[in-house]
Amino acid sequence: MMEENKYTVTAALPYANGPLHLGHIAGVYLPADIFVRFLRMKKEDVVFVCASDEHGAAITLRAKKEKTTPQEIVDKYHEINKKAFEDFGIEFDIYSRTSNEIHHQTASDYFKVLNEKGSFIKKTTEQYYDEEFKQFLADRYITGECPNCHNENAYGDQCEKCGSALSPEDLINPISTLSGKTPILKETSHWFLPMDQHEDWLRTWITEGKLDGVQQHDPKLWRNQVNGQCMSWIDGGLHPRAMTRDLDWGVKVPVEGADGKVLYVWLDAPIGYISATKEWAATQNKKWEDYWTGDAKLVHFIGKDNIVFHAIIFPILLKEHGGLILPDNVPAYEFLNLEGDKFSTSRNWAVWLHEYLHENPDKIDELKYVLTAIAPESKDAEFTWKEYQARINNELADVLGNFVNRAIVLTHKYFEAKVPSRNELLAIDLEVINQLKSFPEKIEDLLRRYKIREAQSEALNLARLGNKYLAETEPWKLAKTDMNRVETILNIALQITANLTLILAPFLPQKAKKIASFLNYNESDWNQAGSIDLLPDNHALDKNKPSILISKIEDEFVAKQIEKLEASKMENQTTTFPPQKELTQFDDFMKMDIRVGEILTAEKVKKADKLLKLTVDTGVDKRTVVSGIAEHYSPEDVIGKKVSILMNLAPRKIRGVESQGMILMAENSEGKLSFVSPEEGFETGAEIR
Ligand code: B3M
Ligand code: ZN
Repeated sequence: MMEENKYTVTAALPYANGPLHLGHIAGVYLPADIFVRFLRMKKEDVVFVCASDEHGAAITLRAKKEKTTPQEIVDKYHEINKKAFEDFGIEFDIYSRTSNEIHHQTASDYFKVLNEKGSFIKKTTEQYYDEEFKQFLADRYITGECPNCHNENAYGDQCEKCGSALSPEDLINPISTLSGKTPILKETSHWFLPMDQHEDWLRTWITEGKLDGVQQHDPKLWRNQVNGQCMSWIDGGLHPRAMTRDLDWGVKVPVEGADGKVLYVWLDAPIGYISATKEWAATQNKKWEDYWTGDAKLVHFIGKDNIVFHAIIFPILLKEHGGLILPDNVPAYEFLNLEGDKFSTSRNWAVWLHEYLHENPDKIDELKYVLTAIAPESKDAEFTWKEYQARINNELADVLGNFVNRAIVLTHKYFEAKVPSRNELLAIDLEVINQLKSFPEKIEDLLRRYKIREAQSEALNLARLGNKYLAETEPWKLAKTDMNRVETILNIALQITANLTLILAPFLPQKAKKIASFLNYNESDWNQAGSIDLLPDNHALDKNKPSILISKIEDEFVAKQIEKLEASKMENQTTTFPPQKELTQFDDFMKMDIRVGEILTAEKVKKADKLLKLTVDTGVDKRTVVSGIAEHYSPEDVIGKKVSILMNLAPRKIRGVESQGMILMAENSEGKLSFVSPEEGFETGAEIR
């Protein structure tokens, strides 16, 4: 037998600092599971790995916020998420965790291999340091004012409001989230991956699928957004990236002079795929190397925010290590939104998987069907409870449920629940038999091109074909006059039903099993699908009448879900504002010179769609101030406005314009901005204190 390809399918390791919501499921774990179930039905040698991603600053921050330890945070969410995956029927071969010993050892050894090969450049740079906590500050440990939109709570690596990628030194008035104080810059050394040195081979690998002239993968099978994002990173010029961090939580850097340093979480976590494979192989008496070397195919299912880590950084690390395969495909998903808004853990605007499962243990495949039908494969998508109801009622129940029920109930009614034989075949029969044959191949082709949403829709089309066949042949009418004909029709309808148990199995495993139980049929080999002879003549179906395959969703159910979401929005509305900052001293406040000012001129700042360049009359002078209000006000709106201006803020160059001061703005719960203006009769220059 031809040596089967081995597949290593990975799903992005969820951070163990919060529960999973439907957005995670639709855009990574469910499609990965469907793809793997299909490969297993094709009897391919596949391992499906995942794990909790338990390191990184986000986890240590959460621990600090909840006044607990990172280990307690990850222990809690590892269990919650592991159970939710199991209950939802995401069948990993292993769901491990990166805080375990085998991962620490694997990641540590991996670092040593690269370090000994000279893959890193050790550099000393200045980094923000919190003197009170005696700790260097990783990106998320620093907040400050975004230089672009003036969002006061931007992080050291990103401004979540305007989306700019930042580095800590970009922030205006950086504050340590540990002490609440201004951090100092202090020298520290890190091991950098010189990504700029890998641009040439990466470009060829991404665009042609070739490595050292050898074809590795078919770039046409990669999603446009993946190729596009990689090429824009490469064309924009790759830069050395630090692969170590000054943190005490994570995989310790295993070399001299690295006390207090751990591996950067995006070096550590992808190696988690390898350590999980090792852990699994040891329990299966297999060799993990078989799944990471040679002809094995590596497929990373991820969200689009992880593309660069899986299609640029990890491939560099794999190539540098040597002897390991690079990804054959990186099916990245766009984002799923919820009822017109982004899923948000902090605003509790989410449908949590573990809550859905607790409340709807009998609607697992229903949710799988809807999430696959709306999966954000090439663009962001929207989950609404109305569409959840419509797709379950109008597609699953009315198409699949209806067909299966009629084929089986009529067989109970006319043939004592036994498969009747086929007699003379008419044109309509031959046409249906012919179409049936083509389904498995069509669906297989779609799945192998990661068009999983289309593949499911094609699978449901077989039930549509069955409904159309029964509607056109009307066996219930023929029963009075031509039982011979009814035998043929129901035989074919039952063969279609048996085929459905195969081609639906990757998408709706529970429903497929239930239909198979009605048929008293138990096959799992994909290659059987397409046959018109799955059920032999006289095969006895389950003697019990088939139960309801799909229960319809009532309006009350939808109303209740929407009410629940609105309630959580209201509840979060009241607490949407951040808690009070650390206490400050009166003397510190008195150092600030805040005055009434008047805006004299306003213009947009070139290539910065969020900034306005203002001339402000402060009562003592006229000065230029750059303000991140361009998305809220047009230049003409603000001329003549009386504002509050912080005069003695150190001048800063923002997009090439020197800004001398800051206009104070209020921001409401919807993110709308307002000037803080004095009442009538307060001239420019008046002091505000
Ligand atoms: N922990 C999840 C995320 O960025 C991140 C994935 C790691 S996969 C190696 O949402
Ligand atoms: Zn910003």
